Amino acid sequence: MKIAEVHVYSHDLPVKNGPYKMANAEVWSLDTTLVKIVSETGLVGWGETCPVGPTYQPHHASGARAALAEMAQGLIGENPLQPLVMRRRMDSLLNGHRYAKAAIDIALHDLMGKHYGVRVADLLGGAVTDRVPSYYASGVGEPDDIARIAAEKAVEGYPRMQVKVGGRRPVEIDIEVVRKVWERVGTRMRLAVDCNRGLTTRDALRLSRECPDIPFIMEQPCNTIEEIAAIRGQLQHAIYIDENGEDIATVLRVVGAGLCDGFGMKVTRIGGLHAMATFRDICEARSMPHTCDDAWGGDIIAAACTHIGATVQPRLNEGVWLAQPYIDGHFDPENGIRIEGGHIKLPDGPGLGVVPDETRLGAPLASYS
Ligand code: 0XW
Ligand code: MG
Repeated sequence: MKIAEVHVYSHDLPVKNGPYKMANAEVWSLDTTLVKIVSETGLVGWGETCPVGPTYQPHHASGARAALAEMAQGLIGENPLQPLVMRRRMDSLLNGHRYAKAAIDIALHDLMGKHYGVRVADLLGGAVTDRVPSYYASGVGEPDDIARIAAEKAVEGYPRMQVKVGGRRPVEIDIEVVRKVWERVGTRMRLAVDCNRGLTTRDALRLSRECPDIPFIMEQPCNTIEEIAAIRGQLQHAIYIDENGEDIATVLRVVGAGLCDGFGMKVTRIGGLHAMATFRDICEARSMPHTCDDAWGGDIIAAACTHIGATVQPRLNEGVWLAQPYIDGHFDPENGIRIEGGHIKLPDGPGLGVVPDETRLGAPLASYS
Protein backbone atom coordinates (compact mmCIF):
# COMPACT_ATOMS: atom_id res chain seq x y z
CA MET A 1 0.00 0.00 0.00
CA LYS A 2 1.15 3.56 -0.72
CA ILE A 3 0.34 7.04 0.53
CA ALA A 4 -1.37 8.93 -2.30
CA GLU A 5 -2.37 12.23 -0.66
CA VAL A 6 -1.55 14.34 2.41
CA HIS A 7 -3.83 17.25 3.38
CA VAL A 8 -3.19 19.78 6.17
CA TYR A 9 -6.01 21.75 7.86
CA SER A 10 -6.13 24.35 10.60
CA HIS A 11 -9.00 24.98 12.99
CA ASP A 12 -9.60 27.40 15.89
CA LEU A 13 -10.57 26.00 19.28
CA PRO A 14 -11.76 28.89 21.52
CA VAL A 15 -11.28 28.16 25.24
CA LYS A 16 -14.66 27.80 26.98
CA ASN A 17 -14.77 30.10 30.06
CA GLY A 18 -11.25 31.23 29.16
CA PRO A 19 -8.53 32.05 29.64
CA TYR A 20 -6.81 28.83 30.74
CA LYS A 21 -3.93 30.01 32.94
CA MET A 22 -0.68 28.23 33.68
CA ALA A 23 2.60 29.48 35.13
CA ASN A 24 4.08 30.17 31.70
CA ALA A 25 1.02 30.54 29.46
CA GLU A 26 -2.43 32.13 29.38
CA VAL A 27 -4.55 30.97 26.44
CA TRP A 28 -7.89 32.18 25.04
CA SER A 29 -8.02 30.20 21.82
CA LEU A 30 -5.89 27.42 20.36
CA ASP A 31 -4.94 26.89 16.76
CA THR A 32 -5.02 23.17 16.00
CA THR A 33 -3.52 21.44 12.95
CA LEU A 34 -5.13 18.36 11.43
CA VAL A 35 -3.56 16.01 8.92
CA LYS A 36 -5.46 13.69 6.58
CA ILE A 37 -3.53 10.89 4.89
CA VAL A 38 -5.20 9.06 1.99
CA SER A 39 -3.87 5.75 0.64
CA GLU A 40 -3.95 4.76 -3.02
CA THR A 41 -6.73 2.31 -2.02
CA GLY A 42 -8.85 5.17 -0.64
CA LEU A 43 -8.29 4.47 3.09
CA VAL A 44 -8.15 7.63 5.21
CA GLY A 45 -6.23 8.32 8.44
CA TRP A 46 -6.48 11.47 10.61
CA GLY A 47 -3.84 13.04 12.85
CA GLU A 48 -3.68 16.23 14.93
CA THR A 49 -1.21 18.40 16.83
CA CYS A 50 -2.16 21.43 18.94
CA PRO A 51 0.46 23.24 21.06
CA VAL A 52 -1.16 25.06 23.99
CA GLY A 53 0.12 28.43 22.75
CA PRO A 54 3.71 29.33 21.90
CA THR A 55 5.21 29.46 25.42
CA TYR A 56 4.29 26.18 27.10
CA GLN A 57 6.91 24.13 25.24
CA PRO A 58 9.20 24.98 22.32
CA HIS A 59 6.24 24.20 20.00
CA HIS A 60 3.84 26.50 18.17
CA ALA A 61 1.07 26.11 15.60
CA SER A 62 2.88 27.75 12.67
CA GLY A 63 6.00 25.73 13.50
CA ALA A 64 3.98 22.51 13.20
CA ARG A 65 2.65 23.55 9.81
CA ALA A 66 6.06 24.64 8.52
CA ALA A 67 7.48 21.27 9.57
CA LEU A 68 4.62 19.40 7.87
CA ALA A 69 5.19 21.42 4.68
CA GLU A 70 8.86 20.42 4.80
CA MET A 71 8.03 16.69 5.01
CA ALA A 72 4.69 16.11 3.27
CA GLN A 73 5.82 15.67 -0.33
CA GLY A 74 8.47 13.20 0.79
CA LEU A 75 5.80 10.94 2.29
CA ILE A 76 3.92 10.40 -0.96
CA GLY A 77 4.49 6.84 -2.25
CA GLU A 78 5.64 5.52 1.16
CA ASN A 79 3.95 2.57 2.89
CA PRO A 80 1.52 3.87 5.58
CA LEU A 81 1.40 0.48 7.33
CA GLN A 82 4.96 0.75 8.71
CA PRO A 83 5.11 3.40 11.48
CA LEU A 84 8.72 2.59 12.42
CA VAL A 85 9.95 2.89 8.83
CA MET A 86 7.86 6.04 8.46
CA ARG A 87 9.40 7.57 11.59
CA ARG A 88 12.85 6.99 10.09
CA ARG A 89 11.66 8.43 6.79
CA MET A 90 10.41 11.57 8.56
CA ASP A 91 13.74 11.86 10.41
CA SER A 92 15.52 11.66 7.05
CA LEU A 93 13.44 14.61 5.80
CA LEU A 94 13.62 16.85 8.90
CA ASN A 95 15.59 16.87 12.13
CA GLY A 96 13.55 17.20 15.34
CA HIS A 97 10.02 18.68 15.27
CA ARG A 98 8.53 15.58 16.84
CA TYR A 99 5.30 17.41 17.65
CA ALA A 100 4.62 17.82 13.90
CA LYS A 101 5.74 14.27 13.06
CA ALA A 102 3.28 13.07 15.70
CA ALA A 103 0.32 14.26 13.59
CA ILE A 104 1.55 12.04 10.73
CA ASP A 105 2.20 9.14 13.10
CA ILE A 106 -1.31 9.37 14.58
CA ALA A 107 -2.85 9.48 11.09
CA LEU A 108 -0.85 6.36 10.11
CA HIS A 109 -2.15 4.49 13.16
CA ASP A 110 -5.72 5.50 12.33
CA LEU A 111 -5.28 4.31 8.75
CA MET A 112 -3.60 1.06 9.86
CA GLY A 113 -6.40 0.30 12.30
CA LYS A 114 -8.93 0.75 9.50
CA HIS A 115 -6.87 -1.47 7.18
CA TYR A 116 -6.63 -4.32 9.72
CA GLY A 117 -10.12 -3.72 11.17
CA VAL A 118 -8.88 -3.15 14.73
CA ARG A 119 -8.74 -0.34 17.29
CA VAL A 120 -5.55 1.71 17.61
CA ALA A 121 -5.29 0.41 21.21
CA ASP A 122 -4.96 -3.11 19.78
CA LEU A 123 -2.19 -2.00 17.42
CA LEU A 124 -0.40 -0.58 20.49
CA GLY A 125 -0.41 -3.89 22.34
CA GLY A 126 -3.99 -4.26 23.53
CA ALA A 127 -6.40 -2.40 25.78
CA VAL A 128 -6.63 -3.41 29.43
CA THR A 129 -9.78 -1.33 29.98
CA ASP A 130 -12.50 0.30 27.93
CA ARG A 131 -13.11 2.91 30.68
CA VAL A 132 -9.94 4.96 30.77
CA PRO A 133 -9.28 7.13 33.86
CA SER A 134 -8.90 10.87 33.29
CA TYR A 135 -7.83 13.63 35.65
CA TYR A 136 -8.93 17.22 36.06
CA ALA A 137 -6.39 20.04 35.75
CA SER A 138 -7.31 23.37 37.30
CA GLY A 139 -5.84 26.58 35.97
CA VAL A 140 -3.72 28.79 38.24
CA GLY A 141 -6.27 30.44 40.54
CA GLU A 142 -7.31 31.59 43.99
CA PRO A 143 -7.24 29.10 46.90
CA ASP A 144 -11.00 29.03 47.61
CA ASP A 145 -11.93 28.77 43.91
CA ILE A 146 -9.55 25.90 43.23
CA ALA A 147 -10.66 24.06 46.38
CA ARG A 148 -14.31 24.39 45.28
CA ILE A 149 -13.50 23.08 41.79
CA ALA A 150 -11.58 20.16 43.31
CA ALA A 151 -14.55 19.24 45.53
CA GLU A 152 -16.87 19.31 42.50
CA LYS A 153 -14.53 17.11 40.48
CA ALA A 154 -14.29 14.55 43.29
CA VAL A 155 -18.10 14.30 43.27
CA GLU A 156 -18.09 13.93 39.46
CA GLY A 157 -15.89 10.83 39.83
CA TYR A 158 -12.45 12.01 38.80
CA PRO A 159 -9.82 9.75 40.38
CA ARG A 160 -7.13 12.43 40.25
CA MET A 161 -6.79 16.22 40.43
CA GLN A 162 -3.92 18.29 39.10
CA VAL A 163 -3.60 21.72 40.73
CA LYS A 164 -1.68 24.36 38.82
CA VAL A 165 0.70 26.61 40.71
CA GLY A 166 3.70 28.77 39.91
CA GLY A 167 4.30 31.93 37.93
CA ARG A 168 4.72 35.47 39.09
CA ARG A 169 3.06 35.36 42.48
CA PRO A 170 4.18 34.70 46.05
CA VAL A 171 4.61 31.00 46.77
CA GLU A 172 2.50 31.50 49.92
CA ILE A 173 -0.60 31.64 47.70
CA ASP A 174 0.41 28.36 46.03
CA ILE A 175 0.87 26.75 49.43
CA GLU A 176 -2.58 27.97 50.46
CA VAL A 177 -4.12 26.55 47.26
CA VAL A 178 -2.63 23.12 47.95
CA ARG A 179 -3.68 23.18 51.65
CA LYS A 180 -7.27 24.20 50.88
CA VAL A 181 -7.64 21.54 48.18
CA TRP A 182 -6.32 18.90 50.58
CA GLU A 183 -8.68 20.06 53.36
CA ARG A 184 -11.71 19.83 51.04
CA VAL A 185 -10.85 16.65 49.17
CA GLY A 186 -8.37 14.60 51.23
CA THR A 187 -7.69 11.17 49.78
CA ARG A 188 -10.85 11.09 47.63
CA MET A 189 -8.65 11.98 44.63
CA ARG A 190 -4.93 11.53 44.03
CA LEU A 191 -3.30 14.93 43.96
CA ALA A 192 -0.69 16.39 41.61
CA VAL A 193 0.74 19.88 42.01
CA ASP A 194 1.91 21.08 38.60
CA CYS A 195 4.30 24.02 38.66
CA ASN A 196 4.75 24.09 34.85
CA ARG A 197 8.43 25.13 35.19
CA GLY A 198 7.27 28.15 37.18
CA LEU A 199 9.04 27.88 40.55
CA THR A 200 12.56 28.78 41.55
CA THR A 201 14.42 26.03 43.39
CA ARG A 202 13.96 28.16 46.54
CA ASP A 203 10.16 28.23 46.19
CA ALA A 204 9.89 24.58 45.18
CA LEU A 205 11.77 23.63 48.36
CA ARG A 206 9.50 25.87 50.42
CA LEU A 207 6.29 24.42 48.92
CA SER A 208 7.47 20.89 49.63
CA ARG A 209 8.79 21.63 53.15
CA GLU A 210 5.61 23.39 54.23
CA CYS A 211 3.34 20.53 53.12
CA PRO A 212 5.10 17.37 54.33
CA ASP A 213 1.74 15.93 55.47
CA ILE A 214 0.05 16.23 52.05
CA PRO A 215 0.71 13.29 49.72
CA PHE A 216 0.91 15.10 46.39
CA ILE A 217 3.31 14.50 43.56
CA MET A 218 5.17 17.58 42.37
CA GLU A 219 5.12 17.96 38.58
CA GLN A 220 7.76 19.90 36.67
CA PRO A 221 8.65 22.19 39.61
CA CYS A 222 11.41 24.15 37.87
CA ASN A 223 12.48 25.14 34.40
CA THR A 224 15.30 22.68 33.78
CA ILE A 225 16.42 19.16 34.64
CA GLU A 226 19.51 20.67 36.28
CA GLU A 227 17.41 22.75 38.70
CA ILE A 228 15.29 19.72 39.58
CA ALA A 229 18.41 17.60 40.08
CA ALA A 230 19.87 20.23 42.41
CA ILE A 231 16.93 20.02 44.87
CA ARG A 232 15.74 16.45 44.29
CA GLY A 233 17.39 15.07 47.45
CA GLN A 234 15.88 17.75 49.68
CA LEU A 235 12.26 17.47 48.51
CA GLN A 236 9.64 15.71 50.60
CA HIS A 237 7.55 14.83 47.55
CA ALA A 238 7.79 12.55 44.53
CA ILE A 239 8.81 14.34 41.33
CA TYR A 240 7.21 13.88 37.91
CA ILE A 241 8.79 15.38 34.81
CA ASP A 242 6.54 16.84 32.15
CA GLU A 243 7.83 19.63 29.86
CA ASN A 244 11.49 18.49 30.16
CA GLY A 245 10.63 14.95 28.94
CA GLU A 246 11.34 15.95 25.38
CA ASP A 247 12.29 12.65 23.79
CA ILE A 248 13.09 9.01 24.52
CA ALA A 249 16.78 9.81 25.07
CA THR A 250 15.89 12.34 27.79
CA VAL A 251 13.45 9.92 29.40
CA LEU A 252 16.23 7.30 29.55
CA ARG A 253 18.62 9.87 31.02
CA VAL A 254 16.33 11.06 33.83
CA VAL A 255 15.11 7.56 34.69
CA GLY A 256 18.68 6.22 34.66
CA ALA A 257 19.92 9.05 36.88
CA GLY A 258 17.02 8.61 39.33
CA LEU A 259 15.85 12.19 38.84
CA CYS A 260 12.12 11.49 38.87
CA ASP A 261 9.41 9.13 40.07
CA GLY A 262 7.06 9.43 37.12
CA PHE A 263 6.03 11.55 34.15
CA GLY A 264 3.35 13.75 32.72
CA MET A 265 3.75 12.75 29.09
CA LYS A 266 2.39 14.30 25.91
CA VAL A 267 1.78 12.11 22.87
CA THR A 268 2.85 14.79 20.41
CA ARG A 269 5.94 15.94 22.36
CA ILE A 270 7.46 12.46 22.30
CA GLY A 271 6.68 12.04 18.59
CA GLY A 272 3.36 10.21 18.37
CA LEU A 273 1.87 6.85 19.28
CA HIS A 274 4.78 4.70 18.14
CA ALA A 275 7.18 6.58 20.43
CA MET A 276 4.55 6.71 23.17
CA ALA A 277 4.39 2.89 23.21
CA THR A 278 8.18 2.80 23.68
CA PHE A 279 7.89 5.35 26.49
CA ARG A 280 5.10 3.32 28.14
CA ASP A 281 7.28 0.20 28.06
CA ILE A 282 10.30 2.01 29.55
CA CYS A 283 8.06 3.28 32.35
CA GLU A 284 6.67 -0.20 32.96
CA ALA A 285 10.19 -1.67 33.11
CA ARG A 286 11.04 0.79 35.91
CA SER A 287 7.58 0.96 37.58
CA MET A 288 7.15 4.65 36.76
CA PRO A 289 3.60 6.00 36.83
CA HIS A 290 2.70 8.38 33.99
CA THR A 291 -0.08 10.17 32.18
CA CYS A 292 -0.93 9.92 28.46
CA ASP A 293 -1.98 13.46 27.56
CA ASP A 294 -1.58 16.13 25.12
CA ALA A 295 -1.21 19.85 25.63
CA TRP A 296 -4.51 20.63 23.86
CA GLY A 297 -6.46 19.51 20.80
CA GLY A 298 -9.80 18.19 19.57
CA ASP A 299 -11.27 14.73 19.02
CA ILE A 300 -8.33 13.25 17.07
CA ILE A 301 -5.77 13.99 19.78
CA ALA A 302 -8.30 12.99 22.43
CA ALA A 303 -8.85 9.62 20.75
CA ALA A 304 -5.10 9.04 20.30
CA CYS A 305 -4.45 9.73 24.03
CA THR A 306 -7.36 7.48 25.04
CA HIS A 307 -6.15 4.55 22.92
CA ILE A 308 -2.61 4.61 24.35
CA GLY A 309 -4.01 5.34 27.82
CA ALA A 310 -6.13 2.18 27.61
CA THR A 311 -2.97 0.06 27.23
CA VAL A 312 -1.14 1.30 30.36
CA GLN A 313 -0.76 -1.09 33.28
CA PRO A 314 -3.50 0.09 35.70
CA ARG A 315 -1.17 0.56 38.71
CA LEU A 316 0.97 2.95 36.64
CA ASN A 317 -1.86 4.78 34.91
CA GLU A 318 -2.08 8.41 36.06
CA GLY A 319 -4.79 9.13 33.52
CA VAL A 320 -5.53 10.76 30.20
CA TRP A 321 -6.08 14.51 30.29
CA LEU A 322 -8.29 15.95 27.55
CA ALA A 323 -9.09 19.53 26.56
CA GLN A 324 -12.71 18.45 25.93
CA PRO A 325 -14.17 20.24 29.01
CA TYR A 326 -12.79 23.52 27.58
CA ILE A 327 -14.06 23.01 24.01
CA ASP A 328 -17.56 23.54 22.61
CA GLY A 329 -18.60 20.91 20.09
CA HIS A 330 -16.72 18.08 18.39
CA PHE A 331 -15.04 17.33 15.05
CA ASP A 332 -17.02 14.08 15.13
CA PRO A 333 -20.51 15.02 16.39
CA GLU A 334 -21.55 11.37 16.76
CA ASN A 335 -18.53 9.63 18.29
CA GLY A 336 -16.58 12.60 19.69
CA ILE A 337 -14.52 11.82 22.81
CA ARG A 338 -16.12 12.82 26.12
CA ILE A 339 -15.18 12.62 29.80
CA GLU A 340 -18.03 11.20 31.86
CA GLY A 341 -17.72 10.53 35.57
CA GLY A 342 -14.00 11.33 35.35
CA HIS A 343 -13.42 8.52 32.82
CA ILE A 344 -13.33 8.20 29.03
CA LYS A 345 -14.98 5.46 27.02
CA LEU A 346 -12.48 3.83 24.68
CA PRO A 347 -13.79 4.28 21.12
CA ASP A 348 -14.77 1.08 19.32
CA GLY A 349 -12.67 1.79 16.24
CA PRO A 350 -11.65 0.70 13.71
CA GLY A 351 -8.59 2.92 13.92
CA LEU A 352 -9.11 5.88 16.25
CA GLY A 353 -12.88 5.44 16.04
CA VAL A 354 -13.54 9.13 15.40
CA VAL A 355 -14.12 10.64 11.98
CA PRO A 356 -14.17 14.44 11.62
CA ASP A 357 -17.05 16.06 9.80
CA GLU A 358 -14.98 17.68 7.04
CA THR A 359 -17.57 20.39 6.43
CA ARG A 360 -16.55 21.81 9.86
CA LEU A 361 -12.91 22.07 8.81
CA GLY A 362 -13.24 24.00 5.56
CA ALA A 363 -10.72 23.68 2.75
CA PRO A 364 -7.24 22.31 3.49
CA LEU A 365 -4.41 24.84 3.94
CA ALA A 366 -2.19 22.66 1.79
CA SER A 367 -2.52 19.42 -0.20
CA TYR A 368 0.20 17.12 -1.53
CA SER A 369 -0.13 14.22 -4.00
C1 0XW B 1 -2.78 19.73 32.21
N1 0XW B 1 -2.13 19.60 30.92
C2 0XW B 1 -2.11 18.23 30.50
C3 0XW B 1 -2.88 20.46 29.94
C4 0XW B 1 -2.14 21.72 29.67
O1 0XW B 1 -1.77 21.80 28.35
C5 0XW B 1 -0.91 21.63 30.53
C6 0XW B 1 -0.74 20.19 30.82
C7 0XW B 1 0.26 19.87 31.90
O2 0XW B 1 0.16 18.89 32.63
O3 0XW B 1 1.26 20.58 32.01
MG1 MG C 1 2.20 19.20 33.48
